[in-house]
Order: sequence, then C-alpha cells, then structure tokens
Amino acid sequence: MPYKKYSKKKILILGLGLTGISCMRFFLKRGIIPKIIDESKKPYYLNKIPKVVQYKVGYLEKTWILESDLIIISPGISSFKPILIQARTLGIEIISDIELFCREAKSPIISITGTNGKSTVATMVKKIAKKSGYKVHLGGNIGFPALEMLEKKTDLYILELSSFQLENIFSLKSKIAVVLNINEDHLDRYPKGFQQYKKIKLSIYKNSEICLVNLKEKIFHLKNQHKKYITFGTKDSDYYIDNIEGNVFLYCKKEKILDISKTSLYGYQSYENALVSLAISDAMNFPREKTKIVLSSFLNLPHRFQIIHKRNNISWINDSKSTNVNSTKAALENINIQGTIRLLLGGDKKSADFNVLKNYLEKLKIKVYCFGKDGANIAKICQKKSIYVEDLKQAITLISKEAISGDVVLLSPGCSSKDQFKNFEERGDLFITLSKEIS
Ligand code: UMA
Ligand code: ADP
Repeated sequence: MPYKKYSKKKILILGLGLTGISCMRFFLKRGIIPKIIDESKKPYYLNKIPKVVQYKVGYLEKTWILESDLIIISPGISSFKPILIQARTLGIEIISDIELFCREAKSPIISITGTNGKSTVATMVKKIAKKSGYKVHLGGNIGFPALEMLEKKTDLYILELSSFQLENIFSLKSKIAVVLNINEDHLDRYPKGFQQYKKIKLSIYKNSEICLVNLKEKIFHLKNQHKKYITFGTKDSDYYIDNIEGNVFLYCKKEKILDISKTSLYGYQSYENALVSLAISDAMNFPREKTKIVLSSFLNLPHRFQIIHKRNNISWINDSKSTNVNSTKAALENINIQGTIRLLLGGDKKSADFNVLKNYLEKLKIKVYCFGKDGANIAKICQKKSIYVEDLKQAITLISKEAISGDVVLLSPGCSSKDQFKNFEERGDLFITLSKEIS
C-alpha cells in the first residue's frame, strides 16, 4: 500500500548525492516512485537508480519541476535558482530531506547548527548520550543522511544542520536547539548576504523546547517568553569558561565542573565545544559523571586541529576542515610559539572577505603559503608575509626547505576544498602523506 501522505503527489528529487539517494530510498520503501534531476551529466550515484525511477541529468528539466507537487531539494543546490523561485510562486512545495525526516521522527531531537564546531559538538553529545545508556543516532550534515536514521531503533536523534538544510525545514520541533556561533560563511549562496545567512541559522530555534544561546553572538532579541533559555559564552552566562592563573575550567552557574588540564581537549575551540556539550547534556539530564568522563578523554576529530606529528622540533597540524576564515582565526589563536607559523591557506573562498585576517597576519611571526583557486587573491592581503603557490604539494616542498626547529606548519585553509580535491578529507590526507614523506 503506498504511503498515504505522499501517494497522490508528483514527487521530484533534486540532486543525486547522498541526500538524493536517501530520499529516493525513503519513497521507494513506501511504495512511491519519485523522479530525479541532477545537473551534473554523470552524477556519482547514477548507477544506484533502479529502472522504475525516471531521471534527467545534465540540466534542470523545467517541465518536471513545474508539474511536480513536492520537490525535495539537496542542500548543495541553491534554493534561490530562478526556476525554483517560480515553482514556489506557483504553490509547489519545496522541502529538504530533513523536513521529510522531521515529519516522521518519533523520538526527541537535539539539533545543532553554527558556522564552526557542529560535527565536534554533535559527536561529543552522541558519545555522552551513549555512555549514559541511550540508544542514539546522529545524522544530517555530518555525512550521514538524516532519513537513514529512521530505519534504526532509537531513544534520541542528534541532527547536525547546515544553513543549506535549514533553508527548507519547516516542522522541526527540537527538544533542544543550539547555534554554536555565527560568522561569515557560504556568502556565495546568499543573495542578501550575511544577514540572510544569520536569519536562516537562527530559524533552528523556532519551535524548540529549550534554546541554548551563545551570549557572545548578541542574538537575544529572539527571546520568547514561552521558551526555556540556557546561555553560554560570556561570564554572565549559565555556562562559561574561565582561566584562573593559567588553569582553564568549565563552569556551570559559578560551579567549577571540569579542569581542562585533566582532559585531552586540545585547542580553545575544543574547550568551547566541550562547554556546549556539557550544557546540552545537563539539559537532557545525562549524568554529570558520564559527561565528564567522555569530555575528559575526547580527542579532536580527524582534520580538526590535529597534531599529525612532530619531527626535528617542527610540529605539523592538520586543520583541513577549516573551510571559513573564522576557523583559521581560531586555529591561529591557539598557537603560541617562538618560531614561525607556516600557514597553508587557500582553495575556494566562497566569496568571503579574507581582509579580516589582515590584522592577525600582520601581528604574527608567520609565513603564508597561499594555494588553489583563490590563492593568488588571498596572498594580496598580507603581501609581505605571503607567497602564492599552485597547490599543496608545491607549498609543502617549499616548506621542507624553509622550516626550522621551533616552527609549526599549519594546514588551516579557510576555504572549501572543492576546487582541487573531492572533499576536506582528501585535502587533509594529502597533507598528512606529504608531511610524513618530507619529514
Ligand atoms: N547538484 C546539482 N546542482 C547544483 C549543485 C549540486 O544538480 O547546483 C548535484 C550534484 O551534481 C550532485 C548532487 O547535487 O550529484 C550533490 O548534492 P549535494 O551537494 O547536496 O551533496 P550530498 O551528497 O547530498 O551531501 C549533502 C551535504 N552537502 C552539501 O551541503 C554541499 C553534505 O554536507 C551532507 O553530509 C550530506 O548531504 C548528508 O546530509 C557536506 C558539506 O560540505 C559535508 N556541507 C557544507 C559544509 O559543511 O560547509 C554545508
Ligand atoms: P563544522 O561541523 O561546523 O564544520 P567541525 O567540528 O567539523 O565543525 O570543525 C570545523 C573547523 O572549525 C575546524 O577547523 C575546527 O578546528 C574549527 N572549530 C571547531 N569548533 C570551533 C569553534 N567552536 N569555534 C571556532 N572554530 C571551531
């Protein structure tokens, strides 16, 4: 029996990546046959489409779009394409895979967004929930499509949400929602700029039972008396970080909860992420002891400010997941050395303004190796200290001749990897391989 909710609708899936495939499976399992469009001539998962499903590749087929009742759009596709604006005007419903998920999910949802730290916080919370005895699943932007979680038995869902996904979510009702931080990113996708990106991020709080709010972001005008608010970030917040004579602690309401020196947490951004995870875990009533055990032994995820190795007194740090200026800033703020920072910066900057790094670079003892599509342009920001090279390999060859004892080599590119790599993992893996060869 076809699933009633969608059985009378003409359903179209846009994009045949991980999201598109999960949507196709969702409908087929419920006896509904969707159509699919992908703008690439040879999408990666083309061979996964069964014969019953019609598809068009290479362009957006106008007729299929305008005759459909419901469009599920993949996050990589802009919601602001003229044909999609036209479809919306005609009353055609356009939603994300996450919206489909929310309409079906029966267990509580913790939702996490922010410019940086989403995957780290989501993973920390998942580990704490597990340690506390919950069956928990994590999906969304982290690389595991949300719809695939519906197949699994669970007490709790954790959703990592990007702004692209949030653009088309309407019925999310989180138990707890958090915007970790908001800085410029993905401006190439937002015709109205940063304010539009910010508004989309903040939409995660709509219908959330508990809103976890970063007071540093000054977004409290959102306050709504029907909701419960928990705050973090500044000293006036419920949860904050303090440094007492060189020792860093996580606090909850003036009570010292975690002594960072007794943990494996590495980098200030990890302390911030641990703080948010603590706040979420308390709000979920996970036992404090379990939270502290997990946070104490948490190691940075691969490609997030990870020390790869140290040889000849030169440290190599892989922060390939840095895909915006703010994560590069966060990485630089962690490094306090006598030697020179050798920063690998570049890729596709997604229309970001790299001038915000100018002051930082001018103050530091640093040499910047700019590579990739926007490398030459980025090198102009602090010309005296920068050099343009074509790619990562050239950069590392040069660094192998220039780096001396006491230096740190940091890959924190601040850009998308898509101009030269499949993804940030491939970029980080190449950095690791080359750095080991050279050392
Ligand atoms: N495509 C078009 N037209 C376009 C753009 C893409 O037809 O204008 C097609 C491509 O040819 C491709 C398909 O769409 O075949 C890919 O769809 P997609 O880009 O939405 O990628 P998915 O494989 O579905 O992965 C998406 C997220 N990708 C993006 O948001 C770009 C993944 O996040 C996410 O893990 C996955 O869904 C599961 O939920 C990745 C990401 O880079 C990690 N996210 C951005 C970030 O973190 O900064 C937001
Ligand atoms: P996201 O899922 O939001 O991309 P990740 O946890 O994968 O976040 O980290 C992405 C990048 O941001 C890495 O370079 C990491 O070192 C940096 N980062 C992680 N947490 C924070 C934070 N709270 N503030 C600033 N940068 C962060």
